[in-house]
Amino acid sequence: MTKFFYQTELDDFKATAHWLALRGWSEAAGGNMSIRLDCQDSSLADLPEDDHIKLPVDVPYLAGKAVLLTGSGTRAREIGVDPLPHIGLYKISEDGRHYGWVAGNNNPSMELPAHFAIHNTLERHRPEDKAVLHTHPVSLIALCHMPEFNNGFNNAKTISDKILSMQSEARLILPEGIGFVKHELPGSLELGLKSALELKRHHLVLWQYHGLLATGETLAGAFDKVEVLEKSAQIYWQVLVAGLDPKGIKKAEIKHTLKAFGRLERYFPD
Ligand code: 2HA
Ligand code: ZN
Repeated sequence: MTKFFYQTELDDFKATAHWLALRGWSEAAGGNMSIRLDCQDSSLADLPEDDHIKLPVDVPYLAGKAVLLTGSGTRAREIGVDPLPHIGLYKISEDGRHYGWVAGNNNPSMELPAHFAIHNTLERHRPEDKAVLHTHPVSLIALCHMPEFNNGFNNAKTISDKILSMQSEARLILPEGIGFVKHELPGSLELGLKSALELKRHHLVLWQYHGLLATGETLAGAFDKVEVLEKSAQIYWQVLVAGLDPKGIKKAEIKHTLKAFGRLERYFPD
């Protein structure tokens, strides 16, 4: 079998899965993760033609690259103990239209095409982000049931402006806010393609009634952003449950903070 030894990436999967399980965000086999590799590894020589599987979408920016992806039905609480049996290594063919299994777990997450479509967009628009994390954070999913955030009109902006005004540093971490995709079939390519569009500009995309998609240079970096947004949503709910109106920090104050830290140009308020 081909060598399968990406220790840095495996450690990233392990630590992130551990924390996802601990936070209760990836219940049962919920959620999935992937890391894109640059693939200069000679052990990843071209796949035999017979092993090629056609992708439902072309991924030209991934041609010749490889992706580590969690397997179908794998549990965060188990990946967090021993990642190796749960992670598969896949290579994308030189024509960017096929992929093949190389090593490790060979029963990939149903979101493989979605992850590949997202990595294709990242490689093109934000190549520094190599990690993709999908999970089910409680307070953020609960927001999708609030009429205030579910009016069908620019939910991304309404949620970004309200939730990221709950805590002084949240908008600093996510000046461009978050993206939003209306409810789609879980695991569908449609969901992946719509998310990929949002990820050209955002690091986080909220999937209505489902969960969150996050990107980062590492899985730990993607997890950081999930933590920041989920904490802001928790503050929102806590104020609301106390019977108060979570009005949030005023827009002028948000702008002042972003300006002080040189991040105002990543903020698009209107
Ligand atoms: O079961 O979370 O969205 C994995 C998922 C699919
Ligand atoms: Zn999910």
